[in-house]
Amino acid sequence: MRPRSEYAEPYRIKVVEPIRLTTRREREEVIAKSGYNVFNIPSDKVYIDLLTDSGTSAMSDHQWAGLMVGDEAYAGGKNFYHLQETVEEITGFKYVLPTHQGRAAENILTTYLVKPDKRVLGNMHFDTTEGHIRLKGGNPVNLVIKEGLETAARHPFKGNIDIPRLLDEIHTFGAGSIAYINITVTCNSNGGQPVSMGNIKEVSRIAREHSIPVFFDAARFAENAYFIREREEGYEKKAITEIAREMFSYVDGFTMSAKKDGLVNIGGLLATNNEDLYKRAGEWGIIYEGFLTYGGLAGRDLEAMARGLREVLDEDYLENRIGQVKYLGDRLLEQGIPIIEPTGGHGVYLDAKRFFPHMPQREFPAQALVVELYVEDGIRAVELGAAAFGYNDKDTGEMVYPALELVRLAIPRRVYTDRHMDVVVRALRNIAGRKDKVRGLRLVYEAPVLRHFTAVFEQI
Ligand code: P70
Repeated sequence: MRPRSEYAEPYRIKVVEPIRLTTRREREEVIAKSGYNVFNIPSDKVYIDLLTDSGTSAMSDHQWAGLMVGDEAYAGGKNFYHLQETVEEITGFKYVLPTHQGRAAENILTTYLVKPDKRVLGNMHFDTTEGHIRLKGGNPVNLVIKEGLETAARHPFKGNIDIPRLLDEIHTFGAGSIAYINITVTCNSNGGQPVSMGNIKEVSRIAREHSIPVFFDAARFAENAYFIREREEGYEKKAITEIAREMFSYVDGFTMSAKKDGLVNIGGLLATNNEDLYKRAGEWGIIYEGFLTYGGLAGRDLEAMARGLREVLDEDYLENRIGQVKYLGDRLLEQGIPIIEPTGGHGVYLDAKRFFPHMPQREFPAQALVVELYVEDGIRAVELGAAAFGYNDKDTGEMVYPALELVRLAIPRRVYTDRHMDVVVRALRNIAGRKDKVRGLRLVYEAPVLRHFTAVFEQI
């Protein structure tokens, strides 16, 4: 393979969107007015937006051209059939239900599979999945390997499920208590870390032995496939498409937020070969999302998704994409900035506990770092720590803190250049230079679920 350092992006830029750096004064006012929550900042006050890689990709000329052949028929539009064929070819699943986003597919799948008090095992469930499982009365259980929670452990597949713990769950609670197993590829919650083919295969083998269904949260399936080729023995020479197809062969279906590896700005999918699931899911889909062949999307959106799903498997694209994430990670490591190592698929995750060793977790160190990044250079990142995952224990009323206190710099696909990444490195170096002066935060408003989106903070 060609090393990335010798070549540039496998595309040229045809359309540009101006962005503007505000003054520090302006940013201080904006962040205070936003309740120290970057979800409340108008995006034209952001210079480099690394809030998410979801729905923020640049579409290709081929995808934009696809919008013009959108068939907006209510039923049986041609773009649906194109999407269905594409999904079947890539994944092997013939029943395809489009949804407006990934979480809508999760809602439908959990409605089908999760009954009160049942457990849903996974490596690390994403927060919307966890929310849907809880809303149906189920218990989400995270079984990622222990290296997955150690930010400096350089394990190649930190998204893997811990097999002894999986067996232990089955033996302790019984297979009948388990609604399904959900493998998130790549694992967003601990750094966009991949899951190995060996692990997927083993989990699937155990699950089949106990008649437990296995599904993927496939939001970043192509990035996972790329890591398998890079890091797993026996896959070096395989095509990415072949690897992806093998991954899907071990599961019963998947939910997907197409806003990531679908390379579209909106959309999701549920796919399976289970006819009963498809029929029941279709009923709920019709109520929540719309008719089976559009699922809350326009025909043109389905076309863009079908084209995006193919483009994302392009080997040059993936090499450049994952290469840019690594570029940012390597520059930060050179500056001694603590990050999750090795870097994952869709962004660089800063370890706020190590960045601000003086700040207790109850003062939201990761959120404090998010605030500093915005004030320093107009960079918008997202907190994945005490604000996003902390919760009050039902019985004791005590705050339960997550193991990891992270700031995610998610990199949109095909959007920013390495020069933008250099600005991020400089900003973090400047913040590190004055870290003892950075103030923690106090939470003054929180919603009952997914509180970080609307939380309001004060500086201590
Ligand atoms: C992200 C966004 C969404 C997501 C995901 C996985 C593995 C399902 C979904 C839901 C959410 C987000 C987080 C912080 C800031 C902005 C947005 N992930 N599974 O960026 O999919 O959003 O389409 O309903 O990562 O990681 P959807």
